[in-house]
Amino acid sequence: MKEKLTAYQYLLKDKLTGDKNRELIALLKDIKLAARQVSKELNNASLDNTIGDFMGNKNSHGEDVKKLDVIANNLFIKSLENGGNCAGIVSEEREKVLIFNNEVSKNSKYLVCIDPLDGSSNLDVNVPVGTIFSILKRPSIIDKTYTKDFLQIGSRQVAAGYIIYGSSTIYVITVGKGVDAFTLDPIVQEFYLSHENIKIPKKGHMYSVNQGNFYEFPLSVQEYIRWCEQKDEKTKRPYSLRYVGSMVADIHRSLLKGGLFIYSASKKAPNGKLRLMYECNPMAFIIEQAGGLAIDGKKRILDISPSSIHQKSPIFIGSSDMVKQISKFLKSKLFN
Ligand code: AHM
Ligand code: MG
Repeated sequence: MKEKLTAYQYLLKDKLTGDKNRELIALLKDIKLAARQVSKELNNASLDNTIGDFMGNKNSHGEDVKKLDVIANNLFIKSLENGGNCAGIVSEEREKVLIFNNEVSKNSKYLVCIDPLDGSSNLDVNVPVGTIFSILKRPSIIDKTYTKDFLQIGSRQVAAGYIIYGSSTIYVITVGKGVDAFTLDPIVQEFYLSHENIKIPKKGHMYSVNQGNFYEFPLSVQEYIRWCEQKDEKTKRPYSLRYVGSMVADIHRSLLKGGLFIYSASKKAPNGKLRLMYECNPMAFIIEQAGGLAIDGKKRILDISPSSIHQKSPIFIGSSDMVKQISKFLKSKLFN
């Protein structure tokens, strides 16, 4: 039987060799430690009475906060602060950046942007949710850390990943050398390499969109959706519509099976809903590293210069042929 490699062993052996990478490996481990605890919290939530809303609180976007959003946010903050391998974080659950002031963190090279529990509106009904994160290098480790230090274009990410809490808990990572995934063994509580060098299929036959917003979408997006629904043997249409409503679950399926995930601009949300720094950028980095594409409609997600930490962006992400196809609709003057 093949030897089982932990995430730590695999990264050290294949992806992040050499002493200069120790801090990044340690940071990925800090995330793993919190993810493991979040996984436990989610498994026990119905018994621990942690399902449901966190009363009287809204996050930085004015959205309702679940009890488990708060629990997950606290667990990641604690692990990242105690680990001392990043200088500060941006979290979906905090309006402002959080800078760690202990001596070890102050001298660390990295910054983390994180959505601690994405898709949390699905928690009440036991549908997969996830954690999404992006790791950036600090512009300088001598100066204090400022909000502007986080405002880097996505192509400068040094690592990104997500954890999907589904029928199993899987930690998907890129450090800019392909994409690998590690599955949590719940007995020994360790993540082992389960999917090496993942490649997203170039073609896909599934599209993923909140079709309830159809009439709110730009005409170009509406026309693309109509095109997906049409019968055509050559392109194997109609495509199947799959929408979990948890970005991590919808992207994970697209990554493994091929597909296109859409969160478009709409009349009611001109910049879409998803956040650039801790949802779109890390997912774009992962999907590109797996051979796919991610655009905001006009340009590559990873080329967007952010102007604020909670900025939103439309996103079209997935199999390269599908992103190229929707780009033709988005560019067409006929439908704009
Ligand atoms: P959240 O960060 O508040 O959980 O919102 C993000 C989630 C994504 O996981 C998902 O793709 C999207 O919201 C679904 O939104 P909608 O219900 O508008 O389709
Ligand atoms: Mg989110």
